[in-house]
This record gives sequence, C-alpha cells and structure tokens, in this order.
Amino acid sequence: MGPKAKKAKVDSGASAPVDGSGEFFPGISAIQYKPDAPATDTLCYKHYNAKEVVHGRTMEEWLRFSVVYWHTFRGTGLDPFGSATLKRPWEDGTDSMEMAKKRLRVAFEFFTKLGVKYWTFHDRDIAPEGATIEESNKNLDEISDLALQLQKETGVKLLWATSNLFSHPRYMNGAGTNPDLHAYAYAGAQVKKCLEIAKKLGAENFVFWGGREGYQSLLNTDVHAELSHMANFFKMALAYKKKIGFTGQFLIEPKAKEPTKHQYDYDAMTVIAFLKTFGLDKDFKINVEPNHTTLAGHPYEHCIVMASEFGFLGSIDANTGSPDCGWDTDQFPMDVKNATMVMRTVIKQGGIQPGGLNFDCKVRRESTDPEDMFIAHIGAMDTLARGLRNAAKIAEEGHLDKLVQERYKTFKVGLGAKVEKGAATFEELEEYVKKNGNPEMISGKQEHCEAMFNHYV
Ligand code: XUL
Ligand code: CO
Repeated sequence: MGPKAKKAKVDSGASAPVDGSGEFFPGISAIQYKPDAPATDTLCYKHYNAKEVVHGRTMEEWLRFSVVYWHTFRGTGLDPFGSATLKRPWEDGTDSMEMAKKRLRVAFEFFTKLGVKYWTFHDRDIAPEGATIEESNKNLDEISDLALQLQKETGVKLLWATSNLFSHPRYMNGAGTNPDLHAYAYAGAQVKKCLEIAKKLGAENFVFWGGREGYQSLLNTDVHAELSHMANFFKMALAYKKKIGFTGQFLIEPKAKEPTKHQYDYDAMTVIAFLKTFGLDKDFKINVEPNHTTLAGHPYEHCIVMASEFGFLGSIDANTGSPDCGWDTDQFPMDVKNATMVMRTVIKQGGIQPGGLNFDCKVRRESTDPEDMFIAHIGAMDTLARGLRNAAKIAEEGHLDKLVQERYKTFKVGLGAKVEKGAATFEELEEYVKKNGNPEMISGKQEHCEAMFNHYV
C-alpha cells in the first residue's frame, strides 16, 4: 500500500448504518476501508477504496462491482452428493411470494452494507414461477415493484437481468435451440416479459447465457437448424427491445460445456463467429466469465483479451474455477495475478461500462456462516482493487507495452506497413526475401516479461 492510497479519501460508498444495525445482518456494520487492518480482519477493505482516484477515475468507476442474486440469495450449498448446508436464518423453507419479498429486503441490506452499487438476477430467482405464464408474469410484476422501491431507497442499480431458460423441465432440450416449437415459444414469451422488467428497473445490460443451448449427441441433432433458430430468437429479442424502448446493452455469455456436453457459445471467438455469421455483431457484446474460459481449455484471461481486442468485451462475470478441476466451481476470484491481467485489459479498452464486474460466484458449501457471504465478496473486491492498482502502474510505466510495440516494429514501416494495410502481395514478400535473405533470430523475451510482471504484483 503506497502512501498516496493511505492519504486518499476514505469512503466505503455505502449508505448502510455504520453501527451494525439492520434487520438481517445485525452484527455487521457498513464495510469500511482500513488499509492498515491486521491479516485476521477480513470484514474490511484493505485495497478497495471506492472514491479514491486511480489512473484518472475512481475505483468505483473502474470496477463497477455487482452481486448476483442466484448464488448469493438462492444458493443452498446443495450438490449432486448432498443436500443443502447453507441454512440462512431469514429463509422459511418456502418459495412463497412473502418469502420472495423478505429475501429481496435481505439482499438490499447486504448490497448496502457491502457498498456495492449493482446487482443482477434471473427472472426466476426473484419471483416464483407460477402454474401459467400469466401467473409467473404477475409474480414478477409484484416483486419488481418492490425491487424498484428498494433501488430508489438505496441507490443500488441493476447491472443486468436475464431469463432462466434452463432450470424448468420444459427446457431440457434447450430454449432458443429446442427442436420443439412449443418450448421455443415459451422461452420467447419468458424473455419478452424479462425485457419489460429489465426496462422497468433500468437495467444497464441484458444477458443471454445459453443454459441448455448445445447438444448431448450429434446423432439426434440438426445443428444448422438449431443455430439458425437461435439467431432468429435473438432477432426477435432485438425487435422487442426496440419496440419497448429498452436501451440496455445485449450480451451473450459464452460457456464451453455444462450442462450440455457441448455448448454452442463455446468461447468468445465462437460467439463472435456466430454473431457475424448471422449479422448480429452490431447489436451484441460478450459477457465473459473466466471460469467458463478455463472450461474451454484456455488461459484464465484469454476470452477477456480476445473479446476486448475485437471490440466485443461488454461485461465480466468475475469469478474463478480451480485450475486443478474441470468443472464450473464459481469461486470468488482471489488471485492477484489473474486480477491484474483482467484489469489491464479493462484499462486498455477505457473501462467496462456499461458492463461491470459481476460476482457470479458462490461461497463453498462448507462456508456456512452468513458473514462468509461478506468475507467472500470483500476478499474478491480487494483482489480486483489490487489488480487495478497493479494494472494502472503497468500502464503508467509503460515498459510491457513498449516491449510489445518494439516486437512488432517491422510492421510499422515499408513493406510491413503495407501488409498491415492489406495492400501487399505475395510477389512483394518474395522479392523482400530475395533481397534480404534469412530473418535474424529475435528473442521473444518471455521470461523477461514474466519477471517484469511479477515486479508489479
Ligand atoms: C452459468 C452462468 C449463469 C449466467 C447467467 O454457468 O454463469 O449464471 O451468468 O445465466
Ligand atoms: Co455467469
């Protein structure tokens, strides 16, 4: 922690009571920035100082943190081998409207005490599914009235909403790729309503994660039909967005596998190819989740970098997997090197707005105390804050950028510049070789870069 950070204005950004009062987390006060707190104090920020200016913007503006409703308020710790472990004191064990309203109040107390300005949800997280679409929609209307009121009272905003098109048995064969028109139509009706709710709550984005859009076997699947239907589904969503005047950014979230063995939106580059193939590339960006990137067999930051380089990075589901296991563990991101790589990309592209860093993460089923919900988010926010501080220093000192520029310098002059413009020919390349002979061996300097990177983290 540099002296500059210590002198900076201290403000957790929260309007929660600092005395720890509040109905649902009575022992926990609004989380404060305490850069000198001891290692054992994990209920304070040691690096994240919301209003401090780093690299020309406040940390809050760069980081745009968001809490997810599904893991944090609907997660029970259930796994394929065991039942719920996370027994929250406010839950009454029902999926009633009364419980949905109480849970929403719990969530807003949590957001406020944490000092996070955004939240995200699936339609079915916040309101119970009814027996008919009309009943489900009515439930959503009622719950979103309360959400709107709580947003107004606290200043917490909706980063994005999304439709759950994967939990209900009707979607077992997919939603926008379902071979049965009836299930496909249900998905359309559901997204239509969710777009209305997103508009009502001022969502800054809207996410499509292709939950069961993929295949289990190519023997029973017409992949061409399924992908074309999915593209037309997105075109209908765009038309409805325009019709109702919803201005949020549309995002597709790639994932390589799980729940289907092959998910169509495999990774960032696959999604870009899909968008370009079907003429959707001007209307959608990508919400990258690094745990999905690693499921695709790529390095942690790969999809973030690829999406950003081609102008498609819209938002980030900031989480991590365990490098030693091959499924979606949705852990809180606690690795400072990874966070530095992420924030380096965010800085390079001039910020992640109107997207954000959304904690699509769950506490471990063994982390059973309600305070663990706070500790997990604080730890992850501090990790990304450290990533931001490191990335800012890397950008300001410019050594890594200079090294990369230097590596490609032959493409800035003469024939290289012509290649970059797309104006060169094979004949000219041949002539160049005949004139200049064999290229020299030029070191890639990887270890030098790694050692330099380590200097900043
Ligand atoms: C699933 C996943 C989803 C999306 C929203 O792996 O990441 O929670 O973020 O549907
Ligand atoms: Co996600």
